[in-house]
Amino acid sequence: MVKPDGVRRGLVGEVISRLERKGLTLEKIRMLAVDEALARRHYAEHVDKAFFPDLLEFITSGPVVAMQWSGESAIAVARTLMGATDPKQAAPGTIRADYGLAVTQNLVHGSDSPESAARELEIFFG
Ligand code: D4T
Repeated sequence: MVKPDGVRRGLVGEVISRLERKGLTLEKIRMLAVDEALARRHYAEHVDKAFFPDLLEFITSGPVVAMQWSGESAIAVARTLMGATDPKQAAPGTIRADYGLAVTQNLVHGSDSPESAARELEIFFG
């Protein structure tokens, strides 16, 4: 997913290009607004964390672009291209390192397991 900061900054194409050039295949794409109910579902594991109010405000602040990608080791490869959650600690050359600074506004989200991918694809694509 390209988060609201990535959409606002015109980085949707950049994110797609990086994954495409790596060899992954875009299967589905949808731009949508995330409301509070959707955010609570998507971030169910984080709703009790101290940072959740800021995360909620941010993720509902503008449209996101949700995508389904396929390819060999797609989950691990996409997360490597994204970089560490905190852009300040992300490896140079990753999306978060190259374009981000703050941990909340970290540009992109990627599923971290086949189970979370299935859960999140159901949330965003039904
Ligand atoms: P997402 O889910 O956005 O791909 O991020 P990660 O999988 O890399 O990281 P995460 O689940 O630990 O965090 C989810 C989301 O919460 C924001 N966040 C995280 C934050 O605002 N403050 C924090 O201290 C942490 C740990 C960023 C990503």
